[in-house]
Amino acid sequence: MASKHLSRRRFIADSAKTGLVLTAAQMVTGDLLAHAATPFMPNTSFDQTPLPYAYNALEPVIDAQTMEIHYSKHAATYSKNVKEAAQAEGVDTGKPLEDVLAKISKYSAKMRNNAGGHYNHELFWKSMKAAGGSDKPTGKLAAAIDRDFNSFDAFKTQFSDAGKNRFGSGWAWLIITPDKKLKVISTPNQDNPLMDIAETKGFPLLGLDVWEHAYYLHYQNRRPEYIENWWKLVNWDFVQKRFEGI
Ligand code: MN3
Repeated sequence: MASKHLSRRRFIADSAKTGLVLTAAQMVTGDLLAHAATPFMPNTSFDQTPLPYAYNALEPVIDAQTMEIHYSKHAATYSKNVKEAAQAEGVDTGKPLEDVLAKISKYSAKMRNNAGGHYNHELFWKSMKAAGGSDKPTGKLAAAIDRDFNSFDAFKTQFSDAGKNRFGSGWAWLIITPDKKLKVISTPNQDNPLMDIAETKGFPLLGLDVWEHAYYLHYQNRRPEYIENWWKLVNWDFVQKRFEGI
């Protein structure tokens, strides 16, 4: 694979010469994640992308009303507000959102909350699927999970615990750190591991929203039950491609 690696480096060097912007992931994690945006993994825009399935597609795990409010109210507001903040703070919304995340400490709390909120939800929708497909990763991602967590079940437990133990609102994440390790972390509010203020930085492969708005209508206070059922929705094909694309 040396030639592939070299050609990728060459592509990046050429891209830099021609003025293409490197992604935030490159800045955060260096060579491991050195890639230009690809058709599969484009940079994130400030606008909401369409939900990749119907509001009722994730039932019975996530009910249609929760999905509709979550996507069309909560997430839509993060997108609206991050564009407002960008305008107020002189950020070009034609540039990747990842660039803002990588320098989030330089901006307002409104930017931090809404840039994170928008990015996190754009990833969240794509990392779930209606039904069918594999209920666990295969290939290189499966091998990396075994290497860094001992087993898929051990990874699941660690990730679920990160979500259950997040006090108040926030996210559980599977990330790749700069030293090329898979790691489970949790962030408060709408922070994420691409932010320069993140305690543990890395590239997010999979994120789980544990804000009450994500589950309260159906599960009320039963966050652990929501998390346990949510595993049925994970789009491992998407997560694997995200892992293999870097
Ligand atoms: Mn949410």
